[in-house]
Amino acid sequence: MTKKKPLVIVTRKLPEAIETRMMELFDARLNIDDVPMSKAELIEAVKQADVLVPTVTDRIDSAVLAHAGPNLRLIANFGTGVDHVDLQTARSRGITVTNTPDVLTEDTADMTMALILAVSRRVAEGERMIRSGEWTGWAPTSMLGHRIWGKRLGIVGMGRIGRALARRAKGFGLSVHYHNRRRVHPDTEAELDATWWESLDQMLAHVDVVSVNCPHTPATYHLLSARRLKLMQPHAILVNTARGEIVDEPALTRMLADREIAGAGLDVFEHEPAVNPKLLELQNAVLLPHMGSATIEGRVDMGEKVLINIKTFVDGHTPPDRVIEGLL
Ligand code: 8YV
Repeated sequence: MTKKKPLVIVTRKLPEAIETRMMELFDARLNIDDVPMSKAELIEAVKQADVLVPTVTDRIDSAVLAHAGPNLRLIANFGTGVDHVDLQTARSRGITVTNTPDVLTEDTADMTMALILAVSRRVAEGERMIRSGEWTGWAPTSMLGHRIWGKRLGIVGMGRIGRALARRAKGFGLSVHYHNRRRVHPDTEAELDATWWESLDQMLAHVDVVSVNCPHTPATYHLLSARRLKLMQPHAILVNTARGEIVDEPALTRMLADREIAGAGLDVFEHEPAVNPKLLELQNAVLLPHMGSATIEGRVDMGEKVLINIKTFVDGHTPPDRVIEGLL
């Protein structure tokens, strides 16, 4: 007798190769139209599924999980950040949560570097100038930005992405500074030529570029508060490719408008997909639609991780990317 395949509900459209494999391995319910699920649809999904595959656009909070059916044993998130899943409630209901670390590290670090360059060298502004027909030709003092070579980069969160950024930054001649809950291994510090700051406040006051690379957890919500943003030097810039909630967005917007901070590169926002309308008016902000990990290769790799996590779990083993709350 063949064993019944588990019902896997996938909330968004995934790369085709992943969806095909998902159908072969499991009783997969896909979202071909890619319309984000409403709360009611998510509730219906957790009632029925053996496995749920959400993404960052699904809020799997305690109200949704309260409806989880007895079959729901695994939430196999498509993505590394799991701040949209109520991990505590999942744990209390005996639901395992997995994510997709490692495979988006290099892409996200590339995008962070791209934003550092775009803000410092006014790349987006220059592009807008050409397209608007306002460019009248080269001039010695036109479109001057700032050199990044020789400047100080302060990385907030020295995990995988922070370290991948540090490697790139070294190549661009930036000196690497970091703040992390735990100091990294001395060998890693030596390899990255990185200076550890126990005090985030002190680091913020001493660097030229701040990059946010830590996960969003209750402890990092508004870590870059209005008070901390004020510690930054007026010529400094801030880049965020992690989560919008880590930065006090209204305070940042005000400070950018008043030039208390020189510029910002944001790939993430506090209330995605909504973007503070005042940010849209600012020339010194480069804004991207949460595309740090958006490469074809990355998305396929993420999907493969999801497949492996589900398969390992339904075969009765501990999935490789089980999320352990305290380690976030
Ligand atoms: C993903 C991300 O695209 O993995 C993450 O944590 O922020 C993004 O790069 C998204 O979360 C997929 O769910």
